[in-house]
Amino acid sequence: MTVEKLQAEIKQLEDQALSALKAAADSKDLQDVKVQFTGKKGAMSSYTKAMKDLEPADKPKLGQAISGFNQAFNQAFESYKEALKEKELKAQLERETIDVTLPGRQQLQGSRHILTQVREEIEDLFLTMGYQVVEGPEVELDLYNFEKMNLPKNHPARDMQDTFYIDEEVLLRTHTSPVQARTMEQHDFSQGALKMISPGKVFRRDSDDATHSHQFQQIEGLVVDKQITLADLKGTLLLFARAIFGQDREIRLRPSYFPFTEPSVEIDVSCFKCGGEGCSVCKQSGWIEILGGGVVHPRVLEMSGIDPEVYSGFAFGLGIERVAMLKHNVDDIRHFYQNDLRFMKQFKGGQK
Ligand code: FA5
Repeated sequence: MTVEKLQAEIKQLEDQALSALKAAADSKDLQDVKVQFTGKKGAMSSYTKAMKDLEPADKPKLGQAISGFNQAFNQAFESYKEALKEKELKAQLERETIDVTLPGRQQLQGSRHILTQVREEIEDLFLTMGYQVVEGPEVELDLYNFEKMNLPKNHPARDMQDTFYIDEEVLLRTHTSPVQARTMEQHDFSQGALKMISPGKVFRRDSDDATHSHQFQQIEGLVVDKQITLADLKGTLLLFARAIFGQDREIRLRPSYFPFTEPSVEIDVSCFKCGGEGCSVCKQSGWIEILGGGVVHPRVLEMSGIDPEVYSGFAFGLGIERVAMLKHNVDDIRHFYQNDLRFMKQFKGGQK
């Protein structure tokens, strides 16, 4: 083939290449055009190879044609490359524009469980009255759960609280009363009276139903000082009932039995639904039982190293679930544990 023919072909190829570069829609197309014309197996490669078959005098002519092509191609390639890059950046910026007027995504915010809210409400009330909050172990010794509460082995009243035993001496506490003994043992009366509450989980082999659970929460209350009487218990619990259930509430004490208190009482609050006239909440009686209490048995004081001739005390124990059920009109204790969000959301708020 003559060098003139080769030169003409290269010129033609240059026109094709320049219009292919111009037509490239994006950087990738542009790169493909480069490979197609100037790559190792591209359209121009055969002309470089044709060099060796030419007469020496023709070689520079072909060389000039090839470098002419390369120069025109590279110049066009670089300018389109810049233009496309700018175009693509602009498109990307448009795509990623943030619409600041769009409403934000809602963050789900947790809230405290209703039982926690009720527990803290009761704790706060007693804290303002100068009580300390004390916690005790859930896995407890028989010694504290029963014996120091005046319930020796084989005492028939042990059956009142059917127990999960771990071994003969260790059990899951059936009430928060063992914290009484643990606190009395430690208390130094030269620092003043003992006034404490103790909230926490307790466990019993009760069958679960609408008002019973095998695991529930209690709050224990204990005051020990000189000349503490049942009247102090009554005054304290009246204040408690009014703070939690409403200022127009009354309470009444009924005789009861607990091995660790003497006398023992069951405390009722006047029905906050009907005001005492009788309704379905109070089972037509006008009163609702809320807790048990009494004057600390002298044997209990003695077993914790306190002289019952000098000191006396009152104690009480309430079920947090039962208080929460009454306060918030919940008809089944199991709702508290099923974590149904429709139930839980009714008690939102109470953020601390
Ligand atoms: C006691 O546990 C005593 N330790 C309370 C006490 C303390 C009396 C100090 C005197 C002095 P009782 O078994 O009645 O008492 O339980 C107290 C409260 O726990 C009950 O009034 C009730 O509100 C709640 N309760 C009892 N059993 C269950 C249960 N299975 N599920 C949910 N709540 C319960």
